[in-house]
Amino acid sequence: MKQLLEAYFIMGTQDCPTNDPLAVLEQALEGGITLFQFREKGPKALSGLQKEQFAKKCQQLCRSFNVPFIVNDDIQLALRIDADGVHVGQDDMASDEVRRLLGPEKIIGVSAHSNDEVLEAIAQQANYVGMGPIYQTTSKADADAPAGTTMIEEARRAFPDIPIVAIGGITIPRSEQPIAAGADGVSVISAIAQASSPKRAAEQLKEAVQRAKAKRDQ
Ligand code: FQP
Ligand code: MG
Repeated sequence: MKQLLEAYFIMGTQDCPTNDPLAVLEQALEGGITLFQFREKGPKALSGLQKEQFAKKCQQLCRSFNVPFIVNDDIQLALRIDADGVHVGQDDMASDEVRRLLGPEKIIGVSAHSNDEVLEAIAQQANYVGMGPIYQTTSKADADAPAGTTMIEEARRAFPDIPIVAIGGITIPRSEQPIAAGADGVSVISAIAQASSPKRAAEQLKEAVQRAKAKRDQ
């Protein structure tokens, strides 16, 4: 699981106002992203059948690159299309309920902001936690204030084995700090979706994470 979190790309059509979202995803996959989260959300997002059809196209692309396909929030969609997993936040369905619906084999991620929330996520059979926002983000309208990497340091100290991915305002040059703090990977939307070359951005992000991990663990 920890390796799957290295370069975790999150995207929906709302994140690609100018580029073709499927082309962005394909390039990100070519660049070596390790995990993908389908997050179709916000006023400009698709819904209903259009959302499901777009999800299936993204899922097929991911499958052709052997990259697991995670659905944000929408457990029913994940069940209908047999996604590889679901990501839920503190205001979404509880992860033990998600586990009951999805079964033991699927990946479940939970957003956590403190050691208490990490502990609860582990108790509720989550496979990884997403911690942030580390920096200021433009991709989430209702995001909390940027919190830096302290929560990651604290979680890593208390839970040496739990897979942690850092999220929120992370760019290529800003990916080293959360890894140094103990994260297993970083999760980005705009750093790849808004890049002039999503492929190069994905390559560089993964390289930066792997370099930071090697430096930290030497
Ligand atoms: N961490 C991650 C991940 N993915 C996310 N989508 C979130 C955190 C945020 O429910 P949530 O989850 O607080 O907000 P939203 O549903 O709007 O994304 F770890 F995967 F990087
Ligand atoms: Mg959510």
